Amino acid sequence: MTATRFPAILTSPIAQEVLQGLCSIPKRLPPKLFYDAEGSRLFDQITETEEYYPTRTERGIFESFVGEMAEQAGNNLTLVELGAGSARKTRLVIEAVLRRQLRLDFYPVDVSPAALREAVASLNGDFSNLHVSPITADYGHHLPQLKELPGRKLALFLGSTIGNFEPEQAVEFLIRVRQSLAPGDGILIGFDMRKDETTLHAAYNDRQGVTEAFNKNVLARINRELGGEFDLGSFAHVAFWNGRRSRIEMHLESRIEQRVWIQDLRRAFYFSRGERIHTENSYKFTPESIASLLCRSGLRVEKTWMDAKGWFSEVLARV
Ligand code: SAH
Ligand code: AVI
Repeated sequence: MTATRFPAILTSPIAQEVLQGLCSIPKRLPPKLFYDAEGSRLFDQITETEEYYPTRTERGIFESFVGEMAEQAGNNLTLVELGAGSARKTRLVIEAVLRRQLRLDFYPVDVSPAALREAVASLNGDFSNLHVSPITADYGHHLPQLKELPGRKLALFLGSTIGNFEPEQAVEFLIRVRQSLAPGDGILIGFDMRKDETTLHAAYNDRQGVTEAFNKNVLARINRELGGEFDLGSFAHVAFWNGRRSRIEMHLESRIEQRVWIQDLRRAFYFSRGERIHTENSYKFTPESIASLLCRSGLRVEKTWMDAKGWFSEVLARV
């Protein structure tokens, strides 16, 4: 007989993860839950704030070096992007590849159908020789067999989304990506580098409050999808630099003692005053931590590109 850990009332795909996270001590919610349609919209808005430097810096690296990157990646490429979001920066990679080959297949993979719709809408029509095939999937659970796609693959994992994994999970994930690719395929990974605390802190505490809204969207999403009764005003956005672990941590902190009912889970969750839900880690890298991560993942570093300030690195690794 199969053991059932939770009652069979969990209908929404996010119900089990919310239940597990809010029953954990300390409470936590996985960052992928940020990305419903509203969360994907808010993420794109974060990338336009003055304080959030990673997107702008990575885009600058592409503007300077994308021709060289495409040449280094090889001929007759098929692009696959993990966690593509709205794929705004990817346009630069697509243009560079299409300067070297007559047509291109692009497979953006994302857990957010809304983000993929945005990616397809913004790319289709602009390139007659580009074929976009979006794949809605949670790459943590199901990684498409990339070696079965036609041509030599270049997998993209941009924006330092690799930093949202725990270091051990990042190794496991990259091993799975490597195993899903074929020998000779490439993977281009964006890494946000360690830098002064003021810059890091500001990037996750923008003055307009977009990151705060993004963080709180996970509670708003539980309200929308699971009949939750979170009062967003009674939680504070908390984001700080943890230098010892080389990461920005994001939390939601209960401003008061409270119980919050979630209808679809048929239960309430107790929060003491000041109690936090840990919603995200964003690890920041050094050249050494990147080299170690890729070596442990069985990937061979081929070339690294950086911006002038050394704030962000784009690494091409080979299977
Ligand atoms: N690559 C883009 C978007 C980064 S935001 C950029 O560089 O700007 C992170 C993206 O990863 C979001 O679109 C989110 O929906 C997606 N994502 C997060 N966790 C995921 C998972 N487990 N499976 C698939 N996509 C995921
Ligand atoms: C997607 N990911 C790399 C972003 C980051 O910086 O960790 C998500 C984000 N969280 C807050 N702001 C942006």
